[in-house]
Amino acid sequence: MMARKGTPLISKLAPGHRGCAGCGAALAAKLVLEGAGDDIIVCSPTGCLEVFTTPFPDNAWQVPWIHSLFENAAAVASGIERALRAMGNDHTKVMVIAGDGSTFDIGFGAISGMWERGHDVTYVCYDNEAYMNTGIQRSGSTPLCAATTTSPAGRVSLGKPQNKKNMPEIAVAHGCPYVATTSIGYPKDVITKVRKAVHTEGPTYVQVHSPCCTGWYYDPSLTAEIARLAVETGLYPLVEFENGVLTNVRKIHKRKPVEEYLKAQGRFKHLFKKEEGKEALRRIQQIADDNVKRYALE
Ligand SMILES: Cc1ncc(C[n+]2csc(CCOP(=O)(O)OP(=O)(O)O)c2C)c(N)n1
Ligand code: SF4
Repeated sequence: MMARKGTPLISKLAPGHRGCAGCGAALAAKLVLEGAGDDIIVCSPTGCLEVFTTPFPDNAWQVPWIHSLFENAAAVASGIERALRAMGNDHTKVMVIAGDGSTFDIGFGAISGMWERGHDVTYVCYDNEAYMNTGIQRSGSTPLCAATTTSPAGRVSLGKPQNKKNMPEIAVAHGCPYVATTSIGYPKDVITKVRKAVHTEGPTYVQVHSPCCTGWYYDPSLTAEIARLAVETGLYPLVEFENGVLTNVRKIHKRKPVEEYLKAQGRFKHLFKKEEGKEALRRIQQIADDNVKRYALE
């Protein structure tokens, strides 16, 4: 990949990690660290990112980094934040970088507790829309009708029967002073929003759409393009909430039909082969239309 103008020569995620070529999560972590600044401690639970950045005895993290269990990154980060403040350190920032399985499902209780207690922690979810590390199982973030190993498409099923859980609005409902969604298709947007989150006092949440070529079945060279299609169709709205109020959205200038995004990925290919797929496509288009209306994206 060509270096972007202004990209630091030394990334805080060393290039020698073992993620798949074209991994959106690796790109997300790199951009998130760029926005996070130098004085940061990161905690990551088990998941692809943790596994491919820390194959013992190697470590790709150029910032202090701690591994937690799959279910309790938020509790570990809460402890780190309180320990720092108890030691009189009120400048070092604390961040979680975790997958959607850990965030939407298994770590959910620990996150809710951290937000309720009001810890000064930025929680970043790299959203690749399934449990990738253990073999592409559906998560609470997997979109409607996506085929995964635990929501397979076949004779009796069109893939996952439910749509994504709305985690950003769940964060807003907890009173988090800053909540944002972003996408690796828009690198500057990721950096800016993470910077804003880190510099907001109190619990903040940033969700980064991070395509996974292995689990979504597309050519690794298309990661950024697929990410942008999700935004341009209205399926992944890029929004910011400050103190509970929607303060900023990325407008869509020329909206694309959801088919363009879905057709590009193997996890939705069954929708284009069956008669019942047509109704499913209509339901997915409706989700995009609802997003456009809800967040005034046009
Ligand atoms: C309590 C618990 N259940 C299951 C596992 C097995 N496990 C390890 S990583 C993982 C999937 C992680 O998914 P996600 O958080 O979405 O990150 P990704 O792998 O997609 O990067 C699972 C199920 C575990 N380590 N601990
Ligand atoms: S399986 Fe997906 S998330 Fe995991 S390293 Fe490969 S591309 Fe990245």
